[in-house]
Amino acid sequence: MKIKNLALSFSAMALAAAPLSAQAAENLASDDFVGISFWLISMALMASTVFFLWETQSVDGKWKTSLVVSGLVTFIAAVHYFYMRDVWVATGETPTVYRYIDWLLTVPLLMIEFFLILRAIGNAPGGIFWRLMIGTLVMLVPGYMGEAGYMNVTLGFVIGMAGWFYILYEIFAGEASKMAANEAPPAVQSSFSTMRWVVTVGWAIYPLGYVLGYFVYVDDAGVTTAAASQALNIVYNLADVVNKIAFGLLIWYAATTESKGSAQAA
Ligand SMILES: *C/C=C(C)/C=C/C=C(C)/C=C/C1=C(C)CCCC1(C)C
Repeated sequence: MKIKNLALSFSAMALAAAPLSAQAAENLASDDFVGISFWLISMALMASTVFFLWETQSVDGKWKTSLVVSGLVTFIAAVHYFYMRDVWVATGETPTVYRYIDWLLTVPLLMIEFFLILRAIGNAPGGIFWRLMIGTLVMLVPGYMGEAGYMNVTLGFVIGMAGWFYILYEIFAGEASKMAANEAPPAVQSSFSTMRWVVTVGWAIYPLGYVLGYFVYVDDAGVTTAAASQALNIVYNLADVVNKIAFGLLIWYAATTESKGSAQAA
């Protein structure tokens, strides 16, 4: 039964990817390193999805949801990466719309994952979740408006940074930080500190990409250059590897460690 369900989700994934190969207008050039990174990461995201969903079979019940959420994040991102690669290869332009639709779907899923960790620690009030969501929107919407030209590019960046700092405040000094982490099992405690580490260091890679793309590699007239879009996309792609795949693997590691521990105790 389980195998059948997994088989179903994998065929859904194949279906999602199928029309795209027909649609690709150009082939990937051997020196297009940004395009190659889009390609490599789409494959890594697909493989991670299979792995996370498969591994739900071997962890304790309370971790299953976390692994499924990790698998959803990598799945949604994989599909977006196919489209983003096509835009990049065909036009050499930054696929801003796909990028932000992906983030708008996957960052809230990561927030759900953080909230699941908080709930594993103790009785996390729902208000924390909503504040994290508001922070997410304040971070992403102005970022999109800045990149897509609906808002001054600096203003979009500054408001987006404020949204991110609000999220950091919530998990380091706000209610979420006051959850008694030391009462939880060690594996849950380590996921909590992984989560903080990811939101601080892992997420910092994204504004770095924005800075390189819109403030550093601009010509004398203030217009962005080809180097700018290359830097922006490479850095965003790297950030996704860290925050979607590596983060999922850390959760998987905590889940399998703790599931083994409780199996021994039983
Ligand atoms: C899977 C995708 C993830 C985890 C995306 C995260 C995106 C960010 C942390 C974006 C942050 C930004 C700022 C902090 C300032 C404004 C520009 C953004 C949107 C790139």
